[in-house]
This record gives sequence, structure tokens and C-alpha cells, in this order.
Amino acid sequence: MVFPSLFIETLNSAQKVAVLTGAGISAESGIPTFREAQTGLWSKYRPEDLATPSAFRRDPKLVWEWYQWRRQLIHQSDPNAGHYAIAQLEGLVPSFTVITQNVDGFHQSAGSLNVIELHGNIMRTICFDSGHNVDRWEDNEIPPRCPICRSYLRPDVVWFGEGLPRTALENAIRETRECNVFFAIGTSAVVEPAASLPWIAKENGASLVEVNPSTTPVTPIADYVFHKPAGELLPELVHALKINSTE
Ligand code: BV8
Repeated sequence: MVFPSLFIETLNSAQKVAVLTGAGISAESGIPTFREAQTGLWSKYRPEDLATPSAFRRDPKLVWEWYQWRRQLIHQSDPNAGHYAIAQLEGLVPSFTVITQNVDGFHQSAGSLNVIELHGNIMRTICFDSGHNVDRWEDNEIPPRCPICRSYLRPDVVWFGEGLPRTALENAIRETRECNVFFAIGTSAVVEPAASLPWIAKENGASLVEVNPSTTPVTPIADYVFHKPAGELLPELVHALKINSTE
């Protein structure tokens, strides 16, 4: 793929780059995105109706088993070329931050070092009442109970209606404000407050880049739009940058 020369020059001269990723970056790893219908057993549920505290209170077993199904899917899957390309980009830019809405940990598995998890991580488990991390538990009740206070355990992810981890959100907004180039990759840009980050970047003078086969609310305000799958486009971008840097 031939990239606009100004785009390559902008990236090569960028001191700070921030990347916002959504479920689309993990689509080529075989992880269904939120916008696609959940596959198989879960196709009759909407994620927004499962990923909430009230859904968990109403039916803790159902919600726990949904997360167990997703954890299994992630265990059986791997980061894809898009994750690895982002990890390589980190090495080509003086300051590089991945801000992810995903909870699968694939950016870290692919080698990205500076990752902000806005919505937590599905592999971590916490006590529903205290919020404390729980690494192991005895009983095989579903959901299992906290060994300390006996309330239910839950995945350490941010549900709809819950606040994001304050430090993660503050750091994400700071990096978004300060970056020269902001990528929105594989996100439908609907879920707040993450969805506002592209606008914050644009308002603070960043060049805004979107990588998504579909059109989203970001598309009309982006400076560069690549309607291609991330796993295809991003390795080509890394290749173009490396060639350019040797010229
Ligand atoms: C908050 C973790 C306030 C869990 C997630 C009413 C009541 C309460 C809140 C609200 C309300 N109305 C609005 C809100 C705010 C709400 C919200 O935004 N709702 C939406 C539905 C309108 N937000 C919240 O509730 C947030 N909290 O507001 O709290 C508050 C403040 C202080 C104190 C207390 C409360 C919390 C939001 C976080 C929810 N948790 N995930 C879990 O994973 O189970 S959200 C989850 O959905 C994801 O993390 C992600 O953020 C979102 C899905 O979006 P995407 O990642 O973009 O994925 P999607 O499938 O939509 O799109 C995929 C894209 O990829 C597509 O565009 C597709 O074209 C593209 N694609 C596909 N293949 C590829 C590709 N791109 C590139 N390459 C490919 N190969």
C-alpha cells in the first residue's frame, strides 16, 4: 500500500503518538466484536444487557458464565498482526501510548509496553463488594465467592454505568491532549468516555487517523482514513515507516 507522503512525514516527525483501540483490533484474532452478534449460545443476549452490575445482581451465574466463555475464547486465541504492528510502532516513536477499550490483554501479549486499559482486564478477578483483587478461591460454586467476605467474585472489568479507573482515564486524556498523532483503530466510537478521545485529540491539534473497514462518527473528522482491517493495514504502515527511515 502507498501511504500519503505527508502522512509518513507527520508520523516520522511525531514526538508523541497515542492509539485508541476497540474490539475491531481483536476481530482478526477470532474474538467477536460487540457490534457483531455474539456467537452461538450467547447470540440471544446483547453485551450491554450482560456487562452491567444490575445484570450481575439479577443473574450472577449467567453473567459469570458469559465471562468464563469469553475468557476461554481469549485463552484459545492469540494476538494478531495488528497487535504486533502496534507493538513495533512503539519502537519507532519517541513516546507511544496504547489506550485500549479491550479487556483481552492482547496488546501486552504482543509486546506493547505502554498500555492503558480503560475498561479493565477480563483475566483479573475481584470481589464484587470490596473490589479487591482475588487470585484464588476454594469453592466451585458459580459464581465463586470471595474467600474473605463470601460475596460473589466478578471479572475486573468496567461495566456499563460504572466509572472508569480514575488514573487510567486521567492518563489517557493527558496522552490524548499531548499527542501529535492519534489513531482510532477498530472502534465504533460509541461508548463514552472513550469515544470522546478522538475529538479531544483533534481539538488539541493532533493529526487524527482512523483504521476501520466501516465508517464511524470519527470518520468525518479524521485527517486520514484507512478503510482496511487493522491486521492488514498496520503491518504495511510499519513497513512503509521502516523503508522511509532508511532513505
Ligand atoms: C460511565 C468492558 C458513568 C466490559 C465495556 C446510561 C446509564 C449509564 C451510563 C450510560 C448511559 N447512557 C450512556 C452511558 C454511558 C455509557 C455508554 O457510553 N453507553 C453507550 C452504549 C451509549 N458508558 C458507561 O457506562 C461507562 N461508564 O459512563 O460511567 C459514571 C461515572 C462516574 C461514576 C459512575 C458512573 C462505562 C463504559 C464501559 C463499558 N465496558 N467493556 C466487557 O468487555 O465486558 S464497553 C465495551 O463496548 C468495549 O470495551 C468497548 O468500549 C465497547 C465496544 O466498542 P468497540 O470496542 O468499539 O467495539 P464495537 O464492536 O462497537 O466496534 C468494533 C469496530 O471494529 C467496528 O467499528 C468495526 O467496523 C471495526 N472492525 C471490525 N473488524 C475490524 C475492525 N476494525 C479494524 N480491523 C478489523 N479487522
